[in-house]
Amino acid sequence: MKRLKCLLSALLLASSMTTVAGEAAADKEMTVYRSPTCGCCGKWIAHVKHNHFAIKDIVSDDMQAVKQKFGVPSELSSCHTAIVDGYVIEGHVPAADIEKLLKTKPNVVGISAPGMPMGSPGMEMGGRQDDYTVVSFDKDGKAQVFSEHKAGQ
Ligand SMILES: [Cu+2]
Repeated sequence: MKRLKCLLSALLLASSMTTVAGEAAADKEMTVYRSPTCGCCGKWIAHVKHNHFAIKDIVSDDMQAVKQKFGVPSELSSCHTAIVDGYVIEGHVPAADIEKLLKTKPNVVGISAPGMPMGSPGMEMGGRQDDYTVVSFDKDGKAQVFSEHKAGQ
């Protein structure tokens, strides 16, 4: 009898765990690679989490290698590199642009906010803002404007 009770509680536990996993599946899974010392990367991760992405946070001491592996052109590189649905997200790309990418599914490797644009998500510097452009890039490293972000908007 004791054993049966034990089994029952195990089953109950398993079913409640399934529910939790089911709820988490509503958030899109994203893997983020960042260096251990990157503060703005953590802030960007908070931004995408807030916008319903479930983050797998991978700390790497060799971000150069990560970017090479995923085909990020060096002139478009930034701090962190993320992967979602097979697309590469480089740097401080706003979550809205990621949503647009996943909805429109263009034939590109990924999108990037090159450098560290001031005022982009995770790069809030008081009121200071830059205009910045999010670009897409293909497997040949060819870049195209994906979306423009004007300071103050
Ligand atoms: Cu950064």
